[in-house]
Order: sequence, then C-alpha cells, then structure tokens
Amino acid sequence: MKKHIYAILLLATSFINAQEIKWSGSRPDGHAPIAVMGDHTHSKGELMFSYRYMYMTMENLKQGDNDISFADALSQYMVTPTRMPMQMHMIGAMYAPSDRITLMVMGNYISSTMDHVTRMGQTFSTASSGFGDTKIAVLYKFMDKNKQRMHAQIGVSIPTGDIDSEAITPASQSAFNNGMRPSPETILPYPMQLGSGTFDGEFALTYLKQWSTTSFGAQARTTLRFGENDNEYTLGNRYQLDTWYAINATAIMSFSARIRGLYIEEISGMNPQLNPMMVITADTANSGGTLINSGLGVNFYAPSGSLKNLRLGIEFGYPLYQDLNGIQMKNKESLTIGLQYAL
Ligand SMILES: [Cu+2]
Repeated sequence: MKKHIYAILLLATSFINAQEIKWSGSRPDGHAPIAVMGDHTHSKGELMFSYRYMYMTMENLKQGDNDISFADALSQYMVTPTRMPMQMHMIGAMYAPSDRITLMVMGNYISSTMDHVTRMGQTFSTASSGFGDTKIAVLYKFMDKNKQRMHAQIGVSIPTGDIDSEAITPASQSAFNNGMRPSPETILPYPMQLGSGTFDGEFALTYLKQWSTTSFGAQARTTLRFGENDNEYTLGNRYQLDTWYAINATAIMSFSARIRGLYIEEISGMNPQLNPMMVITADTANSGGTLINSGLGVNFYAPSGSLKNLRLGIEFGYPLYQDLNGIQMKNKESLTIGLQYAL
C-alpha cells in the first residue's frame, strides 16, 4: 500500500513538473504585443477569431534621415504630400488541426487620405479605401520545452487589394476641363494603393520564452514579392525583426515594450500612368528605407468566467529612427487595438 502511494506521489510531482516547464498561452503575456502578427500557435482543435484596428499617420517630410521643408520638396516636384492618416480593420481566424500546425487567414479593409500642397500654394486631398490583400499562412511549431517555443511561418499574400484606385486632383480636373482627359479622375500614387498587385511570400520565425511573471519574444519576418503586377511595378521586399519583453502585472493584465527594425526595398519598375515629376509619392526613387520603431502595450486576458479566453490588446507605436530613400513623408505615431477570442 505504502509503495502505491509513493508511486502515485511520484507520478503527480513529475506531472506537475512537466506542466511547469512548458510554455503557456493562458496568461496575459501568452500573446505578443497586439501589433505583432502570427506570434503564437494553438493546441489541437482550437479556433481563434481576431479583430484589429490600426491607425497610422505620416506627416511632414524627410530626405534620408534629415527633416526637410515642403519648399525644399517643391523645388523638385510640382506637388508634395503633407499628411497621410491611414486606418486599417483586420479580421483574422486561426485553427489548429494538430498541436504542431496552426492555419491562419487574414483579411483587411484600408482607408487612407492624403493632404497635399502644390507649388502654387493650392491644397487638396485625395482618398482611397477598400479591401487590402488577403493573407493565408501555415504556422509550424517545432520546439516546445523549458518554457520556450519556436515556430515557423510560411504564408502567401493574395493580391485582392486594388492597385487602380483613382481620385480627382486639381491637375486631372483641369486636364479634363480642357478636353485632354476622358475623365476627371486620375490613378493615385503607390502609397495610396490598397494592395501590392503581386503574390507575395511571407516567411517568419518566432521564438518565445517565459519566466514566472515575465516573458520575451523575438520574430524575424520577411515579405518577398514575386513577379511584377499589372501596372508594371513591384513593391519592395520587407525584412523585419521584432523583439519584445512583457511583465504580468496581475493574472489578467500585462505590460510590454517592443522594438522593431524594418528594412524596406525600393519599388522596382514603374506605373506608366504616373508621372514621377508631378508628386513625390509618384516617384519610385522615394520609396523604401530603414526604420526603427518602438511599441508600448498592454494585454488583458480573461482566464475564467463568462469572458474566458477573450483578449484585448492595445499598443501605442512610436518611431525612433527613420532613414528613408529619396524624399518621403515621416512616419508618426500609430495605435493598434485588437480583440481575440479562442474557442
Ligand atoms: Cu491565435
């Protein structure tokens, strides 16, 4: 009898130990700061839905890493943008057919406006909105021990976003009035288009580590564009490295700090409908660069009760460094708010 109790106790302790040394998603920092995508995998049979709202804004100009004035830009171009706020709604779903494999799909709706000033001092705005590119991906978890996890992502971005968004500008309106154009609308420059127009590969590698009340994560991610789109250009490849650190303040709330390094290549080719002398954003030399962004966030997680497995993440982003090719608008603050619900 004594022997049996001994055996049961031994089994129980080893079970508890095994539980303790595994990484756990059931804590506020079990998900990365909300602006990080594809940061976690799921256990077999789990289904998760997510909604993210993202607000980003760009304002004023930079040439390389120096601030420049609108007058400087207007000595080379007819028009310069002054401000571009962008909003994005992202709907995603994740499903794990096994403990190792999680499938992911994400769609988004984008709306942007761009304010401009012309060499003559006239101001005007353009806007575009619609569905962006659709992303599908497979996450493969290949390490899960000592409170560490690693997974790889292989994904593809399907070009469902419009690359022919149009708007009326003072120049296109006057050309139309003079009978030089069939319509007063003209195609918008590269940053105002909603998709890449190409099938893009998205690959990522994520490392996660937990301690009793804190955690660390790192993710390397790249977007590689394949081929040329119907408008004869290809957006630049993206290379991104995120690292973050989080502290669980309570069982339902964690705080996080994140740093992202981002390298974006220049657009190759050019849309023949765009005149690169007209506006900064229509010149492909003014695309791509190196950026370092920071993020401060908070995650809320309901471990039990009627809201069990519901998460809310909020992250405020702030650029620390930007070295942009040619002349481009400066990246400013961003805000990401997301809800995630697992079944
Ligand atoms: Cu998920």
